[in-house]
Amino acid sequence: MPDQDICSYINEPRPVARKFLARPQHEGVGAVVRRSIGRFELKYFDPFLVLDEFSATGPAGFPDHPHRGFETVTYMLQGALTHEDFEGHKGTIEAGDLQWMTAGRGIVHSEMPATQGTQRGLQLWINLASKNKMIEPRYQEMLSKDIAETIVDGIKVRVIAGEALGIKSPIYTRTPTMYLDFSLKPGAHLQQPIPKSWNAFVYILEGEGVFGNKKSQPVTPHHILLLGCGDGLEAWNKSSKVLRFILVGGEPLGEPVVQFGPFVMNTQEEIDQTIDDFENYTNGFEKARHWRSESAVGLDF
Ligand code: FJE
Ligand code: FE
Repeated sequence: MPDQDICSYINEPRPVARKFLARPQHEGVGAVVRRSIGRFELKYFDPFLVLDEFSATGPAGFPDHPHRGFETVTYMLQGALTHEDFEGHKGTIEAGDLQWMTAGRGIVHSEMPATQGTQRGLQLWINLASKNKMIEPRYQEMLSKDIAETIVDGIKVRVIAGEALGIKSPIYTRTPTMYLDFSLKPGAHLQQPIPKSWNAFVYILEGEGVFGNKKSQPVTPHHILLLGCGDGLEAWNKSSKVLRFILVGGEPLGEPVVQFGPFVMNTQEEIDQTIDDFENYTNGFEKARHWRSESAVGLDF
């Protein structure tokens, strides 16, 4: 058996170690999130801080707020979201589009619905290593049409980060990460390698699937599955409908985490400094002093 990364054999399929249903809760202004990672029972799944399946209808969204010390990855499922930040970076992402934002030392931005109707998507927060927490903010944006996609044996994959079924994403991940959006036709069987030392999870979006062990009970949407030890994922669609899920994996940082809302650092001193920087518009928050998003003008919050 070839001993290389592109090897698609799995010797030890990862079992499902834990399973949670993400229930809806209110977040932002009038928005609803199903939070799987970041909730009380699952505060951190190194390097992942938060996974929210969000939904915003009507005048709802996430008005002006800061971030420091991690990355946010927003992947739209339905509708569109307009993003605006304090540097004048502005754009709209629609269903299938991706925004990979490295907040680094600081971003203040708003994330608001761009259209009538319901906007739905996933937002993942990926922690940064201590040496990267204060880097310059950076965006990587990809329109749906530019996301690498292939179909093999009834399995469609959209490669948001990393590689699968022979195709690769151009996204640069500061914390080594894979992010794959799979759709399996009825009867399809997937074997996807995952580096052994990485933490990895599955989040089900549509249909029902069997994961880890062919004899296990099918899992339905809004569940997160934390995968145990092994070198890959095995999944089966034994139902009569399409199964859609994301598979996300990342190299654990193994560093202390101190979080205060949207600020994630390694020590309490660094958090105190961050609050100070935000309040005094210093060390990366300079441009927050005179900035308000267009979507916020005229709003009271
Ligand atoms: C945030 C409360 C928030 N999940 N999913 C507190 F709502 C937010 C926040 C989001 C968010 C934004 C989108 Cl577009 C999607 C989200 C939380 O903006 F950052 C803090 N600290
Ligand atoms: Fe944000």
